[in-house]
Amino acid sequence: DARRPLMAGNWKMNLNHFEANLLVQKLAAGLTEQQLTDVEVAVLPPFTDLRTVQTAVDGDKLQIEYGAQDISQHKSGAYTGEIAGSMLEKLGCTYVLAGHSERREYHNEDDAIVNAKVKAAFASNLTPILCVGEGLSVREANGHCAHCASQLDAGLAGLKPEQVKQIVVAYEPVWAIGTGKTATPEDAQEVCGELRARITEKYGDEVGNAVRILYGGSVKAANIAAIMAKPDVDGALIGGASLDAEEFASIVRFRE
Ligand code: G2H
Repeated sequence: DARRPLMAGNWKMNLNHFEANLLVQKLAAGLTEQQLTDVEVAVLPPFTDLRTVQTAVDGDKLQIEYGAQDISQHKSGAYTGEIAGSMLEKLGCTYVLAGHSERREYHNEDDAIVNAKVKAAFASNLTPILCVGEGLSVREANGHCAHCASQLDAGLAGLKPEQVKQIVVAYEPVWAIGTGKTATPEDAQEVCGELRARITEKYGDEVGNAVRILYGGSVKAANIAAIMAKPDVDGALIGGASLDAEEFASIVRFRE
């Protein structure tokens, strides 16, 4: 298939700019140009590390993409503490997360805000990574596919098909984060397959075949190969394991 795998490291609220520089250097040192061509690698550091990551990547012409973990839905102005898409664009960002479960849970981001952030990303030439995922009660009631489809529909509302084609979707089952319960590769495939079918149904085959769908939730070197073997999983959104350069590099080398 033509979809290039994407491994995106979500650093969350970890690493100062000195540590960020070190991690990017170590990561690049652990991967060959061929490995970085076969698999796209991206890091999503805290805002305060972005300039450092840009300098490291540009200075050594590293084949590593980067982006932010959040974006303001507004263009500019009196929004204390917020970061605009134009600022991220100026820093050379490629990606931005929208609707990560931690943003939805701790910062009350609802589907309408997530959709506004997806649109703000496109307005600044950034590729949104739209995150969807169900909590434990929804999973236990067998409502996971419907729940994720509804988050997907809301997140994509108002987009043109050519925008949907570019987007990255990430399925992160919230019940598999910090609960000791792990999603199986089959769980990942079930929802990723449903999400692709939904996109295909609404936007056509070309868009459905092009969209990359990632799995996220306790991904590590030991479980990545089985997850990547699933037909509708095109990569991973990696939290904890992306903070360790060697572990993250092994995830990128999942085929070896
Ligand atoms: C889920 C994931 C990446 P982790 O939040 O966004 O984190 O890999 O640490 O479970």
